[in-house]
Amino acid sequence: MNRIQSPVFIAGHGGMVGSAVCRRLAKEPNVRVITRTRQDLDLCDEAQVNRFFEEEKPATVIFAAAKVGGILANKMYPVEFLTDNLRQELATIHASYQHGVKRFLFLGSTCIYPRMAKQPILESELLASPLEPTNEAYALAKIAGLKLCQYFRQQYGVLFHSAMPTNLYGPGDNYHPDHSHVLPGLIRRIHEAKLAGDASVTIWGTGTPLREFLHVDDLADAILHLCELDNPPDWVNVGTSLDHSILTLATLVAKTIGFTGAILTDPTRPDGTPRKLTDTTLLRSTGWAPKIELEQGIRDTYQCFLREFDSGHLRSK
Ligand code: GFB
Repeated sequence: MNRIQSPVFIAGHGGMVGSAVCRRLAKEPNVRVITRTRQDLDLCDEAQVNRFFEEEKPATVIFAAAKVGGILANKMYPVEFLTDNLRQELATIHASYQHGVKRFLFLGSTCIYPRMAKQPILESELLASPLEPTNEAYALAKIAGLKLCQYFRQQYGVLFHSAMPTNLYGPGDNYHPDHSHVLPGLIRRIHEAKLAGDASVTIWGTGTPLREFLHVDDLADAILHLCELDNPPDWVNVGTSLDHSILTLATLVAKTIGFTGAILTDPTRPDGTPRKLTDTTLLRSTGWAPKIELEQGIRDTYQCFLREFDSGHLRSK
């Protein structure tokens, strides 16, 4: 194990994952973190990206930038989910190699795995069978980024590697009523149902799909751990290996919020992949395990939501 090499450029520092990585690295002595806002650096613009790397010369790059969204956003905007993510990845990974970056950690998602992958999902399931249609565009972009890092490592011997987190939640999440992921979607909807005194709340789909949830602060800790491994896996799952049905999750959120009405389902909305539970044997073999239990994580996240909601700083785009 070596300490993470400074300076560290966090691409996408303003997002939920990027801001969690900033919080985690702030605890590390002698680590200089470099960030740029979207206005100051358009990661889709190769010329801007190369100029940035020429000037700042980061030793480590943590790639947490992405166009992300829940099942509905992915279904509605496949062109942008494929092209925006591909353009950002290609520009940043190439510039990192050309400017001598010592370590590049690429962040993807467990939606890169086949819809019907054997559960729990091993890293070796990648490309074994067709993807989940509802997020195929995003998955293809993330698979391309993962593979490009693997090829750079294979062809040039640079330490470019990837982490594939499961569904994430925590501070700074996006609470857009249609474009968000499921957990923030449920928190906002059930909170509003409680405020309105509604007798029931309706969740999307049948409620039967199973999902695994990792707190973003656990992911940030795993990212630092991976950046300190001398010989990390080319790609590795990051998760809790525990999953729950969407209906159970909604019940947990309602209990946390104090909503006592009925929870109804809407089968006209898409369910997405039936299950995507990560096998985390490989990551645990390197000496890392998650710490934040889901119930406590949801309680903390709801408190963050209330602060963001009351202060008018709730991300909802
Ligand atoms: O997080 P999510 O939107 O996407 O979860 P995926 C979708 C599941 O939650 C479906 C149900 O079964 C939905 O029917 N659901 C219930 C809801 N109520 C809601 C709600 O209010 N909002 C949302 N969004 N879902 C994502 C990919 O797949 O997984 C991303 O789309 C990323 O690209 C992420 O890979 C990790 O979990 O199906």
